[in-house]
Amino acid sequence: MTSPSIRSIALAGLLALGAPVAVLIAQNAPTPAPAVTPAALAPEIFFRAPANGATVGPTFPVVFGLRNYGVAPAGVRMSNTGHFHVLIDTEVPAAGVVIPGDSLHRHFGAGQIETTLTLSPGTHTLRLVLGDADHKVIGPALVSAPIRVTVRPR
Ligand SMILES: [Cu+2]
Repeated sequence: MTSPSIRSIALAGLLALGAPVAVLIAQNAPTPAPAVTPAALAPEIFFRAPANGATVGPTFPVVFGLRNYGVAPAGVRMSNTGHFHVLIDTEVPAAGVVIPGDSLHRHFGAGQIETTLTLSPGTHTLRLVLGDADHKVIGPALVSAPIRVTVRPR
């Protein structure tokens, strides 16, 4: 910590150099917590890959994306965390409903953040859904926008 006398000397020197006083005051004031808008901290779930509208081979990589939320394996009860599900050509259950486990609802309960899917040729709609420790849909904010992919024939 700089002593007041040294700081005064430094201030006088900076003033002599034409430094703005307001900047010096701001630098010496306690730093308030940054004003963060709620939107900046809103959770967001999305596909990193494939891109919406992509044409892919029968077996293709899928990479999950998540911001302002955490990933934890199924069964782990920690606030603001969940695990990924890929929903294929099916609607998303309502918030609080357990996501079924079948070929249309793939669970990644080990906390995986990517996978490889093999789908039939044609166009498919994929959604990412974050589920809680009990595989329940957490809420609309943790359901991705749908993407459509076209799977080439073998
Ligand atoms: Cu699950």
